[in-house]
Amino acid sequence: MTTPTDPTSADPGNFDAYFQSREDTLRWYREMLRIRRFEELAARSYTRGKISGFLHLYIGQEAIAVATKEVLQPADRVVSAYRTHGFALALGSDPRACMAELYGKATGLVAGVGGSMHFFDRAHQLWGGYAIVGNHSPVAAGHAFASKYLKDGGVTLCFLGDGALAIGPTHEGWTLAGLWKLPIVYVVENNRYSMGTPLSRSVPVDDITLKAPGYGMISDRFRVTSVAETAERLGAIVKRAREESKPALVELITYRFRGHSMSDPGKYRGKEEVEEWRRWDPLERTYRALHEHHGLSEDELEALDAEVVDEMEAAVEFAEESPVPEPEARFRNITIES
Ligand SMILES: Cc1ncc(C[n+]2csc(CCOP(=O)(O)OP(=O)(O)O)c2C)c(N)n1
Ligand SMILES: [Mg+2]
Repeated sequence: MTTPTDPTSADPGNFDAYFQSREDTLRWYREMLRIRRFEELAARSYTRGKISGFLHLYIGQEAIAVATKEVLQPADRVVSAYRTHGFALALGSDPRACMAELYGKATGLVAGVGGSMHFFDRAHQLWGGYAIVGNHSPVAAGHAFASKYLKDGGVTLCFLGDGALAIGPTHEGWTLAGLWKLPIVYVVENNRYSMGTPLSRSVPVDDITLKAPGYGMISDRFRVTSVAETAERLGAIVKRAREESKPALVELITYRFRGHSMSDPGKYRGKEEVEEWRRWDPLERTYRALHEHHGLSEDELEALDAEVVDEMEAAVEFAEESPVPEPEARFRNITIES
């Protein structure tokens, strides 16, 4: 199972080795669907005025979070940018607490004071949610340094967007990672745009991994078309980071089907472009693999979908019924009292 996926010649309807296991394919489909349905309901609540602030949806990129869960070991840490809901759900956070956080409710993942961009769930290995583009790169290097210093065997996986590549702190974090040979994997989720700016206007080269040797990092680069392939290749590089304390850079070529945030209608890209990427949507491909290759009927798949929707609707209900935080809550957890 090591054939690289060639994004230009491969057929999206070819259900290759990465969809062979019925059990795994079904499990991964469910996990991706949980994220997609959560995001759709969050969007609905946002347009109804129930959620304020920013809301960046992970629709199209779900396979990355699900694959991440597959490769993690207990001491590992995940640090991400602000497109975080999918990571929380895939890593095991309670969808009710996630939705309540979007609603700014006291029962939220961080007690309703963080919102969409500041998810944090230490028990499930999620060490934030960062709103400031690129600033989490050195923070993540600090996490990896802690693991190396404490010898806990953990690897830090730091996810960043393509828009973070030209910003100072990214360079600082990567430099520390290389200098100190940290057990860290920087994963660029290259969804081709930073807000409305295409990659070609923010990075001078198309292949982002060309940067890796300059920071003493090993690298890999591929298009995300299934959970299995993403987990296999990400897993291989995480293993090297863990066993050889080697920092790494992985470029994942992916796509978001919605606008940058809820206030972006995405007019800077044509319908045809979006349609072409839809053919490669890992969720859609996994649906087809289950239906066409593993023989699950449309009714069975619809029943599974209904179960997932029920779970996420319950999360919305929970968020709506939860109380708002007391005013003092905004001062908690800012400093540690001695
Ligand atoms: C330092 C900084 N500058 C600008 C912004 C405003 N901003 C928010 S998201 C974003 C684009 C980031 O795009 P990318 O890193 O590709 O992530 P994606 O949204 O595609 O997941 C910008 C410029 C910010 N949050 N932080
Ligand atoms: Mg981007």
